[in-house]
Amino acid sequence: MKLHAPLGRRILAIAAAAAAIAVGQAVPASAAGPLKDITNRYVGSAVAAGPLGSQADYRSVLTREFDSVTPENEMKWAVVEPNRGQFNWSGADAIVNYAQQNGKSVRGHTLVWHSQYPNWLNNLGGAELRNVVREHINTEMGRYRGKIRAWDVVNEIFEENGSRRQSIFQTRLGDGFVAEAFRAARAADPSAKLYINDYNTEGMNAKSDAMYNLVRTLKQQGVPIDGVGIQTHLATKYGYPSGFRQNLQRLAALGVDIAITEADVRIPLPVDQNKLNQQATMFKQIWDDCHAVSRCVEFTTWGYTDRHSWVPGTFPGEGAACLFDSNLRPKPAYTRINP
Ligand code: 9MR
Repeated sequence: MKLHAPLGRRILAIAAAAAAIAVGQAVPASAAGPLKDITNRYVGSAVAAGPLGSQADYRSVLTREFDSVTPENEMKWAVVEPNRGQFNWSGADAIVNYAQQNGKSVRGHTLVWHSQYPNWLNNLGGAELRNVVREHINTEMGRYRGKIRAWDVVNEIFEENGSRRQSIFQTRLGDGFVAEAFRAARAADPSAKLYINDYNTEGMNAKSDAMYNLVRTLKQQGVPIDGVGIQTHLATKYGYPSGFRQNLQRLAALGVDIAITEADVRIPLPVDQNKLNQQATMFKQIWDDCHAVSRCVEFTTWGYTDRHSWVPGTFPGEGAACLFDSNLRPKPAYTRINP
């Protein structure tokens, strides 16, 4: 676990910033020190192997500010096993190696998901698919055993109304595929914390009720689940989800950890000061709600810079959803959290 030593580190950081100015080096984004040093939660970002390998500035701000990384796409099934039995670990290896060399924690993402799985799975019947899923969990978790702090074992299994999404895993394996995945995951790497992860489960609503009920049932059944990932893809136009903190509290009361796994707050383009301030308020609310719940152990954003973000490609007319702008300068959202 992270140690909690913000005050001493702040004083050191202020001294370091003053020294940096004196010798003309790059100044940290905050005089208080990097984000990772002002909290005892893990502070993470999704990362892409491409820029991590090719852009020194992207890598250096990431290294300075964060102590956890989540591969944005590199560990997804379609990427690691595009054809049956043919593996590609290059991106995942690069990120895990970066983490090991730089003392970063890794969040593995993600093992069983209805999206970005390889086409060849579609040809498999239930019995074979069940074996293949177990094998996939074994192979991928086994490869990185001991190097991944937490895994998103199953991802996005609910519809907005709280019913199960009719993925191939659901329709061919039945409701029990979730418990089976967690049991396989525990066996594959007993040192990893095992999470279920989803979006639009921030506030109190039908989908987060379904998540709560499922986790309660899994715990009652002794299924090895350690945590719930709350993705937290927000938009200023929808405002802050009501009951966010209450939802985190009820999940924590089930005896699981909580992670904010994919936070971003998109705004309608073009950006202006008012919109950036609204965004800052919402990011700070996420930060505060996580810190209000002792079992909320991680605050991870889905990319840290507007230079690399999934948002503009998915929501035309919206963007600028990250803590840093595309020139890696901290935005008001960053300084609201870390003044
Ligand atoms: O950011 C990811 C993007 O590059 C991919 O094209 C996309 C494919 O579906 O997945 C994005 O990441 C998603 C994450 O894996 C799961 N939660 C939602 C994220 C944003 O779509």
